[in-house]
Amino acid sequence: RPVLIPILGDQLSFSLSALQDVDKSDARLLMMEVAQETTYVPHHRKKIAFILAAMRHHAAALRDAGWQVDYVELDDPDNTGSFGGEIGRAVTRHDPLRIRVTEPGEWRVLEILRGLEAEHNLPLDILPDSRFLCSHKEFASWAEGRKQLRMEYFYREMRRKTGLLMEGDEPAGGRWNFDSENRKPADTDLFMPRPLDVEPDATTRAVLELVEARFPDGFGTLTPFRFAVTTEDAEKALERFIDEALPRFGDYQDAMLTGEKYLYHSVLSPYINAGLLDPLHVCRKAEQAFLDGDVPLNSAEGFIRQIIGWREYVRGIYWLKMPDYAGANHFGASRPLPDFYWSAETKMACLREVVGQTRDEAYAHHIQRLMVTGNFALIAGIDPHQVHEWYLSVYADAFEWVELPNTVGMSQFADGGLLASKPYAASGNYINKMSDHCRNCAYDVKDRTGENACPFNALYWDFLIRNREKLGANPRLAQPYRTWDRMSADTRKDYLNAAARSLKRLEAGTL
Ligand code: FAD
Ligand code: DLZ
Ligand code: SF4
Repeated sequence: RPVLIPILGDQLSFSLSALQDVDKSDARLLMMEVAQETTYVPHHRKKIAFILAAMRHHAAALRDAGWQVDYVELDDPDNTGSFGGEIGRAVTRHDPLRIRVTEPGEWRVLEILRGLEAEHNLPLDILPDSRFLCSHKEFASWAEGRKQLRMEYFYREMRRKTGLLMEGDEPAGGRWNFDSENRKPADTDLFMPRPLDVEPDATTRAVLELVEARFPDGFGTLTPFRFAVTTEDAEKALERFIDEALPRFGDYQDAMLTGEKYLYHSVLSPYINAGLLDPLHVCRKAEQAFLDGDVPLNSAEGFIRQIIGWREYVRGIYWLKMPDYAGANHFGASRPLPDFYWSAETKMACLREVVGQTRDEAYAHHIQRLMVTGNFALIAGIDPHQVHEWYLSVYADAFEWVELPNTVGMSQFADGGLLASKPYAASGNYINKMSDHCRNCAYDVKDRTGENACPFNALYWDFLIRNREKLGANPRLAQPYRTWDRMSADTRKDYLNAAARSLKRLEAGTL
């Protein structure tokens, strides 16, 4: 009797723990395209196509390597439409001795898998996901006893653990973090690198047809489809990024430019999260480029920090705090998500640009997610759970373990400051400084409270004031609260009236 090894859609790695120390002839691998996973949130059609195409290519690569793989396609007439149902059918087919699986990336899926043991009366081995640097136990013991969890300290541990950018016990360049050098706005006339586009092959084209047929009215532009769906092509995308964009990644990390969807970002998150690229390998490549003198330290350090720092840190928080974390709503925000998060139909140029690009590419870079769509939802008081479901739906890299802490914690401060030391709330001035969007906007970023004022300006103050009880003691907000208190009563009234006007327009769908 064989061992049954389910491989999930974001476990597309040969190094997967479930595949180690197993005799190929004793193992049956099971990969499942299931309706439940394609619909638990209304995923972007490019995201569905990316995952299914990468799964099909990975199944072929596993077979080439000598594994026996059962692959269930979405339109297989016998497909039951769920992980539980498909694993059940495989148990009937193969009568396995046990089920062996690498832990999934989502609490929801872990619950499904845990239920199988009793259902089939079979031993179930859930193995740690060794593609991450920091185990759950290690993160929990780092977090224990700390009043505040701060990424920066966790990151230093990961630098020491990996030896990345270390000179003995000291960080390369004498500092752990070079972010203070990384806040330059980008220029329109700079030559911009582009991430690698991969032409869909026959397998990917079949998936694109399937997704078009199954989700004709789903969110997001399906073609042109440019993602790599194999490790080989993802490696080429990595090389292109290191050669062309990484040297300026640091300088322009926080910049935004109309029509420049990628700037100097890597666009590697879908590949890393699905398992096509190993995160530590990606970091070693970036480090090597620095050691070879091809990339400055602020860029290499900034990039590596995102992966061994932020990426590992948010995963640690997710598993430490789930399942309650998903329901966090510190400010009790309750407005519904505006329709323009799907349609891009708004007079606000910054939101129009980011949502339009999201719809077309299933991609936006970090500062677009944090300071445009995230910032607006925060200061307008949108229900964080609806915001979370939107982010989980629309990005090709979105899996709950990484999306939820970024949305609920970093962007919406709905966890009350567990993850971030202050809310990422900003007025139009920030967006104007870091982008060129305000030049193309119907609203006036310099106008604070007039009819045509940028909505971010008054909503920023309105957010701080309506949540003063919860935020007033935060030392990082002392300065803005002092500024507010120094304003005249009339100015304050004007701000609150302007915010109320914007929220009315939001409700009427005219903002
Ligand atoms: P780059 O800027 O090139 O960064 C390099 C790599 O660092 C990324 O590929 C990614 O693996 C990692 N990284 C960077 N920032 C973060 C971060 N904050 N958390 C975790 N990893 C990070 N990232 C996801 O992978 N999936 C998500 O669903 C997701 N949802 C987000 C939601 C919100 C509200 C916010 C503010 C951020 C979210 N992020 C998410 C983090 C970040 O925005 C993306 O990882 C990044 O934009 C991916 O693009 P890139 O590969 O070009 O990144
Ligand atoms: C996101 C996704 C989608 C759209 N489709 C599938 C699928 O058909 N089969 C599959 O194995 N995984 C899919 N995924 C990823 C899962 O929803 C989930 O995010 C991961 O299994 C992590 O737990
Ligand atoms: Fe966005 Fe305000 Fe600038 Fe318009 S003026 S692009 S709404 S920040």
